[in-house]
Amino acid sequence: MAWRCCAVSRTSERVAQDEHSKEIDKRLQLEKAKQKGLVKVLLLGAGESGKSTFLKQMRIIHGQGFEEQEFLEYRTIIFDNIISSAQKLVRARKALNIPWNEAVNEAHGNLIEAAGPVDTPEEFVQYYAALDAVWGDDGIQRTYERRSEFHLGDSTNYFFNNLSSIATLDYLPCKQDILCSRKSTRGVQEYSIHIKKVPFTFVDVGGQRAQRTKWFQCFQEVTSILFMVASNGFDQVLVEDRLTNRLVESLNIFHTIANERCFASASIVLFLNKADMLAEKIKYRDIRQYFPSFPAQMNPHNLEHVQDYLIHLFDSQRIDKTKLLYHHFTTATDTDKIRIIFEAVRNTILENNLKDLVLF
Ligand SMILES: Nc1nc2c(ncn2[C@@H]2O[C@H](COP(=O)(O)OP(=O)(O)O)[C@@H](O)[C@H]2O)c(=O)[nH]1
Ligand SMILES: [Mg+2]
Repeated sequence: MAWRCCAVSRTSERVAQDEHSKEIDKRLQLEKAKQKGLVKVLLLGAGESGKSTFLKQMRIIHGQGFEEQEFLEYRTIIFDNIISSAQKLVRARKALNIPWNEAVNEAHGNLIEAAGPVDTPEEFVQYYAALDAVWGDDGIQRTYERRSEFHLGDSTNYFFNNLSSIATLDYLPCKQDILCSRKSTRGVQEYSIHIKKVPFTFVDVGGQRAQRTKWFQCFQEVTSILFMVASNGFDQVLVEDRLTNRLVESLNIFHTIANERCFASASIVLFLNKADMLAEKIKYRDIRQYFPSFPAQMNPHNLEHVQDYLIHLFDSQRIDKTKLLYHHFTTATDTDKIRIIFEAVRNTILENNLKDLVLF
């Protein structure tokens, strides 16, 4: 037995040595990468998939968070998000011929429909009673249940549930409010931070059709692409044309990106985002109505089955499958979950791309 023990210990010694030298190599490469430049991470995906929310998380988790001025700017965005969601609900109720439950809410609805821009808490509190009453009306709740038939922000429920604390004179948004707020990105926004001593630059772009022409200018020297998908979009259409299915649009964009030659050396990480909303949606919605190719042996009301199917749809867009397609199921508004997932993504990015980085 002695020789075996010896062989084992020698092998484990060698493994330890290998590990050690790998570790040194890695550190040297990291050092070089730092000197050479940046780890450039491109956030791509259709509008409202969660790109900017992910970037906010990077600021919260690895950066300095938000400045005082930004809290004030987000406050205005949140007021606008709430008023505009209420206006959309009021208009959709009318279009869908759903009656008010309480006749008095007709007047509240008219007040909201006529609202102009709201900047200050003093202005916003004046709408509180109307907003609260309208949201509480059964007619609006029935309209809300049919929200996939018109455009409504995904944070509507969150903001109306927190309305009483938002409609106060000293309201300042908390981080969660900021994460749930929505302002469509125009142009290209870059955010650079050091994460565990490695310089990362995240590039966030507008996702809607008109904004996508600007994507190509960011395609140089990309280390990794985080492709965001609103996984709950299978029963919704685009804001841009009110015709194209959101998931189909997302698959088409992915097709272009995944087969783009200038990304041959970049790792692609697929984020099937809005997992929280997908979990809710599949309880009452059957994906087979929109995607008949959903396999017969799978259950359309089982989250894992639906997610596996979505991964399959995206993976089948790739022509060359030699490169691995990494994927994660995410909820971009959940800081704790994003912290854990980004740790894994960071390792993937660094391990896969260090060689390319030092070869620039
Ligand atoms: N519930 C939920 N909302 C999300 C999630 N990701 C993003 N959102 C919300 O969806 C909206 C659009 O997100 P945004 O990051 O602006 O999308 P972008 O157009 O891709 O930049 C915002 O109101 C976000 O708060 C998620 O995973 N779950
Ligand atoms: Mg954005």
